[in-house]
Amino acid sequence: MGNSEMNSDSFIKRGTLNMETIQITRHNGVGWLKWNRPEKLNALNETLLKEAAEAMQDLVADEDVRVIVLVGEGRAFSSGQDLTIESDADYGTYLEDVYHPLVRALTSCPKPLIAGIHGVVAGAGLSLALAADVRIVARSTKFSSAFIKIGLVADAGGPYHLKRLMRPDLAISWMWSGRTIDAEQAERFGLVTELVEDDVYTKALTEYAEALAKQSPVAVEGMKALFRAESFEAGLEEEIQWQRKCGQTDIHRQAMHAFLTKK
Ligand code: T3D
Repeated sequence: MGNSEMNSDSFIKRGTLNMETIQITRHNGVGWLKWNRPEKLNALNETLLKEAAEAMQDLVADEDVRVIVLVGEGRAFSSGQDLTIESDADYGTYLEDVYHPLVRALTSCPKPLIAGIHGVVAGAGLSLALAADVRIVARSTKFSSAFIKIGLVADAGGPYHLKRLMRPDLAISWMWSGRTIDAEQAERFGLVTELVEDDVYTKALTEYAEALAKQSPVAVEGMKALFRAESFEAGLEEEIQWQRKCGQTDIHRQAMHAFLTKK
């Protein structure tokens, strides 16, 4: 494990840590989790999936990290499952033991989770990106529903998120086809939060994440929790708790004071 600008206990508080297959950077309230196998277009192998699950735990626990961003090094977000996996492996067990801890960590993340997507996003890489709250996408990105092409069902939580984000008939039809679509089509499908030109993609992504990190962390986290309330009544119950907490924050009190004193 190599590292740079490293300074602390489990991972680091600031700066960049390079693990074998991922890179974690903390800067201006944003925790960047970068897949780092550019020579394989960030194909997902066991080491990467395990390191990423561990990194997610650490970033969620770190009070200085207010927003988490998933990105890929090199020319792709991710080309999906590393296809050099042994073909006699039990895929069910592999999913359960290797994918699901990360998929759960992403989907249950209480902090805002952003996927910054460029180049190619395929198969299980797409499933991971769909677990994010928002997707900032470079215009030249290709979205591949590759699973069916190799005779597999869509997995890693993908079908659950697709059904939530787009019309279920369009989603299953796309998954059955194995088609690769461009970013404009993905936007029409509802998979893109912001579509940005390639030359401003990194800047736009950084600005989006850092602006979000400056908002009240209690309000941001509460908003995410309320959008996930399991029912209308549960949402009403939860908003009582969250608004009580928000009302007690300095950021809220200062904003009220500024309004009332016309500062
Ligand atoms: O256990 C489970 O159940 C989980 C299952 C999950 C299933 C899935 O994720 S299905 C999706 C699997 N992914 C794919 O089918 C995509 C495979 N890759 C491609 O079709 C192409 O690489 C791309 C269209 C994405 C890009 O093409 P291109 O021409 O721009 O690049 P390339 O030359 O094909 O790839 C560059 C290198 O990355 C190359 O390695 P090399 O020859 O230079 O040593 C290529 O083999 C490698 N690579 C790309 N994708 C993968 C990969 N290596 C392993 N696994 C990959 N998925």
